[in-house]
Amino acid sequence: MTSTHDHHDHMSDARTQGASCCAPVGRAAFVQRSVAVDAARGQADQEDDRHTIEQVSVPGGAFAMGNPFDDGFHADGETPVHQVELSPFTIDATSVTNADFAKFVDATGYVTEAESFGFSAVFHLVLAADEDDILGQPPQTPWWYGVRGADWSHPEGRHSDLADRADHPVVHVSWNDAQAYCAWAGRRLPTEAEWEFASRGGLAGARYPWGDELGARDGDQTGWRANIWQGDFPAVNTLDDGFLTTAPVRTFQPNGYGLWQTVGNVWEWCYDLFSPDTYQLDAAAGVARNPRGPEVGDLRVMRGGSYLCHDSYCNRYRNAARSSNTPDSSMGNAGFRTVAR
Ligand SMILES: [Ca+2]
Ligand SMILES: [Ca+2]
Repeated sequence: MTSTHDHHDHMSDARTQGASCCAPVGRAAFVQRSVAVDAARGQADQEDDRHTIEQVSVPGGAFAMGNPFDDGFHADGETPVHQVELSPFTIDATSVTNADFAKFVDATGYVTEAESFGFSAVFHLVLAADEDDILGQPPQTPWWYGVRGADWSHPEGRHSDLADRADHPVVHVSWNDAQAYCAWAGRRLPTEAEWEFASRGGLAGARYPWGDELGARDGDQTGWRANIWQGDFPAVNTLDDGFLTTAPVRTFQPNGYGLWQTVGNVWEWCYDLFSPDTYQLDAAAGVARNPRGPEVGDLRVMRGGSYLCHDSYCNRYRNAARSSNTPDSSMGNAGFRTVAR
């Protein structure tokens, strides 16, 4: 870390952070700039060859969406639990990897929004940038730096690369970038309801994809089932689960449907616009069938939490947890997985 910014005064606020704890909210939190995003340019090759991630068939049906426990942030709108019916769908077993995204960029010349803006959000402990690259910190989440030169292929700044991380989830991709990938690959983002149903893996009402308890010493050899934060956020990570930032997409164990790491590792963009009122409105209207979220809004849904989530302040590595961000935002702990059209 090359910055001399003193951020420790802000760190004691960590436990009070609700809505913006795990991801910096909005690109404007760092600096306001105009953006012109190149649309993905389709190529003549076969779409079947473009997207090669293992597929999981998720049965349709009814399920109880939302949080039956009193362990979320009220402002996130995880309640009321309400009935949702979904058609069957086919979803990626893992999030889109760096290798997958590189194939898209190689084929199309696509320029991500982080590259267009010239910066992205990097967690303070992993900076690989020059001091001049540091654009600032959002006052509410000072563990994030706006870093010039940070993008999907330079996750920690210009002095980083993707060596040995081909099988890690791509990060520093905005919702708009994810949409561009989907357009090229003949895919789409999951709806929020599809994401939650898939993450539950057939365990109705469970807190996590594997059950209700976080600790599972008989699980993975580390004793953990997801890549989150252990230690004292945001200064000390004991690495008990083995990872400070991203883990390979096939780390730990898949859920009952065969999806890996829906919870933890990286946040995953969903299609829907975000509103804390979504569930209230859906519940009032009766059974929601294939819901696609509100019609208007400024934020897109993110699900599943990330390697920065910690029980003490951001308990969002749960099936029912919700978050959101502006569609042009990018950061080192958010990626996506896709659904067949
Ligand atoms: Ca971890
Ligand atoms: Ca995830």
